[in-house]
Amino acid sequence: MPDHSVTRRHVLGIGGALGLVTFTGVTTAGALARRPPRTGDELTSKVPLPPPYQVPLPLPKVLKPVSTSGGVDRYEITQRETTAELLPGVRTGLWTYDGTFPGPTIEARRGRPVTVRHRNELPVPTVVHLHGGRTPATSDGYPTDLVLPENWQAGQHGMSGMHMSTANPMKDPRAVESRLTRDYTFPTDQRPTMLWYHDHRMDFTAPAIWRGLAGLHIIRDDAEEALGLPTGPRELPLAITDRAFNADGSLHYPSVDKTLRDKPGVQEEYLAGVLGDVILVNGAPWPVHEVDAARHRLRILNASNARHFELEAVTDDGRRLPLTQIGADQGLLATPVTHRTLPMAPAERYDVVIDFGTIKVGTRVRLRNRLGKGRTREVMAFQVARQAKDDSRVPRTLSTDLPTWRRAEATRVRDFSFRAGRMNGGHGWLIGGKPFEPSRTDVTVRLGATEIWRLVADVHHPVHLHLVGFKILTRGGRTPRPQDAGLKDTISLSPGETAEIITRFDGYRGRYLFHCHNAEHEDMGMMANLEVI
Ligand SMILES: [Cu+2]
Repeated sequence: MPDHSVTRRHVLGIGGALGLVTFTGVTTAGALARRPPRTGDELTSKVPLPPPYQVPLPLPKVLKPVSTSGGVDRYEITQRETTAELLPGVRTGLWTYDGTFPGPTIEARRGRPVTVRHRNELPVPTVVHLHGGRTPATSDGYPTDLVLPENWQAGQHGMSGMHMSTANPMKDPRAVESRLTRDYTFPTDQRPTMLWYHDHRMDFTAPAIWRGLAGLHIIRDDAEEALGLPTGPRELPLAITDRAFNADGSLHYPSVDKTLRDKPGVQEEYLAGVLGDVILVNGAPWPVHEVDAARHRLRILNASNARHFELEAVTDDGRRLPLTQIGADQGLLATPVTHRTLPMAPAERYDVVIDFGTIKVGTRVRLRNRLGKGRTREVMAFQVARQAKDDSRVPRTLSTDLPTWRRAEATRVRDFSFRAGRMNGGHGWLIGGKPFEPSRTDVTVRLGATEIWRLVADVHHPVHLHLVGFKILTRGGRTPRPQDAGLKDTISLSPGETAEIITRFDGYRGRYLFHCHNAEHEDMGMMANLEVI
């Protein structure tokens, strides 16, 4: 049923992406001039949407451990369907961790291992990945390491352990499946930061996250707590995402197979990425939060499938507040970096301090997205409600333990392209010209090796490495951008851009991944195997 809007979307979406590659092979100045301003297409909700800044900001509940004996914090999470009121007066069916969206937050202490027993009561297999975790491979949530529902039969749907994104579907011989429950162990031997956990099932990650399978996981330690940063009610985790709603209140997502059982993929016009027209923060649409006139620490995650943000904080009378970045994906920076606006790709996290102490009580500060249009330009608001004492501080030195990898230490330089291409006779998204294939090892690295990876993109691709954090060496052949400081696990590549990253592959041996974190791209092939030996 092609119509004009579909054709237009197609041209702006994957058509534009393919154009960059097909006609030039490499990106040229001309192609860059035509580069798409965003990668993805927006759904339109069919329910009345609430005016912004009416709904209070929810804070995800912090999960209580079922046991803390033996130096290990043990948690249990049940993955189940539920109905919740995301939009006022509208009931929406969700797939959740423990009945909430976002799922419950896990608070971990550095050096104290965490074990989470996940129980899958959803109608499909699931896989849990802790994004940014330094996790042994057996607990890293490899996309075929499925937790099957209790009554799932392999033959029934043809998909247990099977993957459909290759021409010849076969079972992944290394997949470790379990039924109903699986224990994921996180050693928590890593820098304090905010991670997030989400579904990672092969071919179906994007719709599973969209339905609600995402939650926060915060690691803390004494050194960070001794800095005097804003804390308690002045530390706010903010998981920002977008969704769209059908007329019956259900979440709108353009899956080919609405059951998410057999056939992966999205309708053609959304191949470049699925965007919603409702911005949710911690599951609430355009929420508002009352704050003291004091410094606040915002721990921001872009949990969207494909939407990029460029955040700014502006008062209603047009004053823009500085955003003082104190941390990146993988924890504290060496020293704070002040931004006027902060770009965020899917899966990136920024740890930011805003000082509401400089503003008159009664003032509203909006967090806005400069890349949005109309409603999607609005994100959330802070209402400065009262004067308050503020003994927090942002020290000039935040951390001294960042890695000091040097170019000369690197024993390998590798090149990877992230581009649109053909897969199974249709559109796909490829790394180095190949779609994901579990049984093929794409990269083998030695444990402890330092390497430089050169990444090049056709359209926007937020590239994520499992297991390790990395530093950004160059972007477009130049020094990195201000927001590239610190230790990252996801790098946002712009259309036509090349970047160099450096990392050391330490931690654990085993089979890991690197992939695009545009979740639709990830499901359509843009993932590769990383074997640490
Ligand atoms: Cu991508």
